[in-house]
Amino acid sequence: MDRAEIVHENLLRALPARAFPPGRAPVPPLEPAQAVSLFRAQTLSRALDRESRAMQKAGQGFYTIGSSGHEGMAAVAAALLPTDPAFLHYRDGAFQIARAGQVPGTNITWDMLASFACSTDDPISGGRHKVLGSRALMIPPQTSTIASHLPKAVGAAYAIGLARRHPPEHRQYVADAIAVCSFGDASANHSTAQGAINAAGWTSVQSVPLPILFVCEDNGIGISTKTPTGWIEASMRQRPGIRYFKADGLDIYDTFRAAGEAADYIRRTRKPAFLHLRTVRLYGHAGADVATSYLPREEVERDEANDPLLHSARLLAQEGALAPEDAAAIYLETCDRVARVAAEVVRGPRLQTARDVMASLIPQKRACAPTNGPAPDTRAEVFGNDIKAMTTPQPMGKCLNMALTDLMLEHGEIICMGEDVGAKGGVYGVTQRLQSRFGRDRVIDTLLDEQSILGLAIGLAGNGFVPIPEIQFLAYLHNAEDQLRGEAATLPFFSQGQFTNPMVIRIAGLGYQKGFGGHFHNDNSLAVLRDIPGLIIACPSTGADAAAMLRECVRLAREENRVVVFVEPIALYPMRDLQAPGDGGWMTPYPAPGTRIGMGEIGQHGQGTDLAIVTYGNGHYLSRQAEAELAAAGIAVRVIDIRWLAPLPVEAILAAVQGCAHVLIVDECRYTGGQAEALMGHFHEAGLASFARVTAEDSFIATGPAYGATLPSKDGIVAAAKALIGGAV
Ligand SMILES: Cc1ncc(C[n+]2csc(CCOP(=O)(O)OP(=O)(O)O)c2C)c(N)n1
Repeated sequence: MDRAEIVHENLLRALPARAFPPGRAPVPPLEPAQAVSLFRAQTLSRALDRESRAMQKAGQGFYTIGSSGHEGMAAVAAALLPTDPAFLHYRDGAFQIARAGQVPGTNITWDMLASFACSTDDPISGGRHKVLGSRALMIPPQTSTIASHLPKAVGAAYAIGLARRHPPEHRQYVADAIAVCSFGDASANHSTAQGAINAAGWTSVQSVPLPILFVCEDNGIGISTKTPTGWIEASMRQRPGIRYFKADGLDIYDTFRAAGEAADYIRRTRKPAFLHLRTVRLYGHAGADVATSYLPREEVERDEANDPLLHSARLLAQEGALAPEDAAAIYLETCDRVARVAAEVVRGPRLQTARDVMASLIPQKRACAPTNGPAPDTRAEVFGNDIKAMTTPQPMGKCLNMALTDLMLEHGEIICMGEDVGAKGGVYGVTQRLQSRFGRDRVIDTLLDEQSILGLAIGLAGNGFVPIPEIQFLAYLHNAEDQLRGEAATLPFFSQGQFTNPMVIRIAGLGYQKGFGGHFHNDNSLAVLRDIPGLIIACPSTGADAAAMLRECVRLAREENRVVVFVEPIALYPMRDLQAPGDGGWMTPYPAPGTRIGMGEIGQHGQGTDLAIVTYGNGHYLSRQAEAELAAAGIAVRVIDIRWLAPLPVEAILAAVQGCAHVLIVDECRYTGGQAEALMGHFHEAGLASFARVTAEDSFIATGPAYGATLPSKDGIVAAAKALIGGAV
């Protein structure tokens, strides 16, 4: 028999018979009326779980991970304020329902059923997923990747504190809010969870405000793998900087007490706390999972006997707040009501087309206060001697430093963060003096954890800041890539743009550093970023472009809510010369503030019609060297710098190559997964007659003399160009 039915029958039998599991007497301070309303929230959560299974059987529901056994989370919600941003575990239906009771105007039963039914009426995801979440309830939708929401919850907590000192224009959280995030006991082991908890402790011991409540819902198992007895308490009780609280999650009185104490502690001290809740898991893990196939039946039955609804009914009866017969009646009425509403909800519209689904990939623009650029007086003071350097050509690294300074002067909500970006000014000096110019609040030396850096950025963005996180080297993005792919990029999609996390992620990357590092400092693959829907990738190749493009990226984040990756070719940071030592051919003047290169605007050098070289980054630099040699051989070239790698400005590129007899793509990324793959496809579809590519080999990059052996070179470009032209003649 279906375990959900067994749990249901148990309730129907035990409630009127007062056959309750044993437990402690109710403890203060939960009041009787509030306790009854929590029981109602728990009951509704259970009824929704039952209905979600019925809907799935009828082909009207599509995903049935439930909250049964975890209904004690209703008492956690009650101990918090509805303005506290909540990043929830997937078993927290009761939390969301209890919170809805604190906010007038939400129709929680309808809303949650609409989510189960994938109806477009679902107010959070618009029918895209069964997610918990609500704008009105300050609950961002969560993807199903366990623990991936913890780094941004830490970021949100930091953002609450920072906004008290520097209120941003689009602030979302009230000043005394605390961030709450919940997760299971198995999830607590995930490196993402451990990283976030560690980051919270690391921050807290330095007396930086970090008002966050971690809630571990410990049902003792993750799908079928048990958590060692006592593990969560043993590993969490003594964490530096984080106060540990514990409660019986089956007991709403005890849970309300402990959650209240934890919340008071956090609001008073602005320090993190960890609430360890004992729960049970009913109905197995999800959907068709049959817990008795991997657990002894007695264990499953023991958990079922500890149904939190039975515990609540016992406590309410002991308190004289609600008679068990009335509890039974509430349960049955709730099940009936939910079934009636579900019958209505499933008649609602569903998403049909790709266009419907994709409508929320790109969020709406937001209104921003106009700015007049950095004020000249302050600018002169902040830049100091650097003002003089603006009158002479500079390499890219310097132009970027100036652009960051100007942008931070212009927009008080920009916050830079990363490993060594502050005191040292970055490995390559790009963020030099930013910390002394703008303070440690706005230029943050983070701990060494890329997930925490991006989580901090997401959390800050959620409270109206415009973060510019730095990933020290492209190869180290991979530690944290899911924070972009699974979290930042999906947030508008699963919330129909009701929640956004705009930011500009600066990543130092690509190859060609002579004599420094090997693969990890010269990573030449952007494939992991290219297919993330909605993500913008910019890659400048000169100092002037870098400054003008960075300004556009900040505009895209600030005004258009976009997540932008800004890839900085490390080898070009210090590049001064182009054709010969001392010619200064690769330096540019720093463009005046306000000069921008719009997204999709490509660069073109030369008007030659024999050959168009389509390239970006270091490829642009090498192609310009090759151009001179090809010109000497009588081949008239134009070099096109595509600048924007995603979305690829296909039409602009096709227009730019028009009239050229041949097109050569120069792509410093690998043959497999590089930009050239996409460009070849587009050129083929556009019917171009003669095109070819030069790419890097499918290899990692070596250290030492062979640093460039696997990469496109000037000579290789010249040879490929001649072969292409010769071959076609
Ligand atoms: C990163 C990641 N790995 C694996 C999974 C698949 N998965 C979903 S839930 C789960 C177990 C989680 O157990 P626990 O944290 O104890 O939460 P519970 O389901 O017991 O409430 C696993 C392995 C996932 N969602 N995310």
